[in-house]
Amino acid sequence: MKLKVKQVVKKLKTKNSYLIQIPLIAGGKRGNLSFCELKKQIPFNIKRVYWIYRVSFKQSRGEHAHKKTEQVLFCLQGSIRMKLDDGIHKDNIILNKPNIGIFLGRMLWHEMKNFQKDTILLILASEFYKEKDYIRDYNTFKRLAQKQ
Ligand code: T46
Repeated sequence: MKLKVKQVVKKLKTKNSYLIQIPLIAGGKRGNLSFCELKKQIPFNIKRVYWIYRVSFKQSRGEHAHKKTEQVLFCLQGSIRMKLDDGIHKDNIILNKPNIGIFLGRMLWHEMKNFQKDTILLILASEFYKEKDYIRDYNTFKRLAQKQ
C-alpha cells in the first residue's frame, strides 16, 4: 500500500522507515484532536493495538526486529529516543509529538530508550502477536539483514 507523499514528512536513512504526520485539529480552549485512518496515514490493515507506559528513563525496550510485522508508533505523551538499524544504515531520532508517527517496516532493528516521565507510546501493528515473528538476537538479525 503506497502512502500519499504529503503524509510522509521525512524519509529516514534506514530502509523501511519514515516519519508520518497525521492531522492535528487545534481547538483552542477545547484542546487538540488528532486521528489517523487506514490507507491515508496507516499503510496496513491494523490487527493489533498496544501501548507502552510507565517506563523508567534508564530502561531500554525493543532491541529486536520483526520478520513480517509492520508498525506505526505514536508518542502520545512525553518523549522517547528511537534507534533504528537496518543492518547497514542507522537512525537516531526523538519522538515527542502526538501527531508525528514513525513507520517501522520489516527487518528493522529498533530500540526505544530515554523515556521521559509519563510517556505513553501507542503502537498500531499489522499482525497479531506471535513470538516467532521476533528476531531478538542482534547477530542473527545482521546475518539475515545482509541476505536481503
Ligand atoms: C515492538 C516494540 C515497539 C504480548 O503478549 N502481546 C503483544 O501484543 C505484545 C506487544 C507483547 N506481548 C508480550 C511479549 C512479552 O512477554 O509482552 C511482553 C513484553 O513484550 P516486549 O518485551 O517485546 O516489549 P518491547 O517494549 O520490548 O517491544 C514492544 C513489542 O513487543 C514489539 O513488537 O516492536 O514494542
